[in-house]
Amino acid sequence: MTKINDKFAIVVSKFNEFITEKLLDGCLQTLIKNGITKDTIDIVKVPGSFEIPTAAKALLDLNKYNAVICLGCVIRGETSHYDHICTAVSNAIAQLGVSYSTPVIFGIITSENVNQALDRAGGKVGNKGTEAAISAIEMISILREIKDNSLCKTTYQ
Ligand code: INI
Repeated sequence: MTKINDKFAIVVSKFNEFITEKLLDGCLQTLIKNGITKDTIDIVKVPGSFEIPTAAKALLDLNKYNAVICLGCVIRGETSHYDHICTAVSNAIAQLGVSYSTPVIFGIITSENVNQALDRAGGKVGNKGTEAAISAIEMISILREIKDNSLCKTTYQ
């Protein structure tokens, strides 16, 4: 379970904002539905997905967030730009979570086209922002259980 004073940071990309605003909505609604209050959520908007890890690291350095949720949308174009962004950002986000022992959640759509992105931003395949919020809540709980040595023993069976 998350605690009343758990603090969340959301880093959201303004690139493809027509998609990322839907991810942010889904994320906020899910956090609030799970009892998290608005005053414990900080939102940072960055130019594009490539800038997400830099902002996420600066937030982690403040040492006050229980989870950092990263939201963005990268859509394949005609050049290899897409591959460079996806590889750099996914690796950096994974590395931050490992380095800081804090959930850093990958809520970034990587899609071939706009329709695939819309499907994953509240369309027929769900909402990546909602999934990211649930993953953050779940990971806070798992890391807390590990630190408190109170992991449910059935986990190992
Ligand atoms: N940023 C995205 O978040 N999504 C994209 O699809 C995208 N494309 O296609 O170019 C994109 N580019 C901008 C990039 O993230 C940086 O903001 C830019 O390169 C400056 O560092």
